[in-house]
Amino acid sequence: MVCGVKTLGQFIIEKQADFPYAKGELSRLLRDIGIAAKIVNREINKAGLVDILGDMGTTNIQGEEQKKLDVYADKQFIAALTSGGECCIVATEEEDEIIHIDSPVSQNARYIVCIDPLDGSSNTDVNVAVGTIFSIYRRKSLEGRASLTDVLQKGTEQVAAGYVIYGSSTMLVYTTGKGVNGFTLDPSIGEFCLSHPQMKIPENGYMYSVNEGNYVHFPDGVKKYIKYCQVEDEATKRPYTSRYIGSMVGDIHRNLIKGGIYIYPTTSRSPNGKLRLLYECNPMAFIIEQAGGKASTGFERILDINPTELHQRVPVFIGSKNMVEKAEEMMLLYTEKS
Ligand code: P6P
Repeated sequence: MVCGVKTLGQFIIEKQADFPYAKGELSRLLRDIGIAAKIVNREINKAGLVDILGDMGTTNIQGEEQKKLDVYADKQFIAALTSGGECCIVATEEEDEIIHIDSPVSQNARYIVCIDPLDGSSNTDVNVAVGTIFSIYRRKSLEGRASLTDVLQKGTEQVAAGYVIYGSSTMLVYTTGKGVNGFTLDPSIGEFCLSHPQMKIPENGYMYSVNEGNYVHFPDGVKKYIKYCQVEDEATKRPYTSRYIGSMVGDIHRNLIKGGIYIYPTTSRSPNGKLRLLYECNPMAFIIEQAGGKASTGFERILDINPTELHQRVPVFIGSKNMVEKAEEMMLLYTEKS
């Protein structure tokens, strides 16, 4: 215990017993991610003072402009995972193809990491919370070089998932399937310290997060649900509050603590939704389900989807159990399943 609190490193080692077969590899992998998060946090916190804001002048496979911080974060996490030696493949939003980690220390690496190094990065120029989202799988292939097949696993196969939110404070929130725990970075000692043990999302919430600028392009079921949120009804504390900050990590983190629902449905510009299954929806779904919430496409559980492509997008309804179920009810009643 450092100054009376439990650090991330101590917690990980303490929980290692949850994995009878693990010999510390997953613990070391989570440590590596924590180290990279601290390095990225340092750059974000002084962004504006150094030439790290703004655009790279390049685009990623998503066709999205890459921010300097996007590329910086991507390189930091890849470097940490490479030197840590526990990861054999990194699948990142910022790279078209999977990255094979072929360093001498990674010869026997068993883990796959899918990562969005800096989600919501368009917010960095305007000082709004951004985040890193990660998902960890064990490779399925037993010999030879791991491949894309090892990456395209259902969300139910995740061994761990988490996010870092670079906000008014910097937090790392993760699960290994035994509940959700949150750690706040104490800059005075450079350690993530346990601040939110066994996080649970309220079954009911009174906030909804969706980009209503796309309203005219939403499926009818989403339009009906938004109208449901806006109707005056004292018994169910409606109208709900609309909160959408343009950063999935920021919106979902708030909803995890206070209750709420985040929705990114299909739109005309995003016929499959905008958020990526492997490194945004699956890890967030694992975390929210472990905290007692729900995550679906409006029709099916996110974690049950069989991935077919690396940067596959899916619609996402995620948050408080009763709110997601109400939205699913509206989708079933009013929207044809595509
Ligand atoms: P829109 C950020 O680019 C992101 O992936 C999520 O973090 C965020 O919730 C969403 O896209 C914002 O998208 O289309 O509403 O600007």
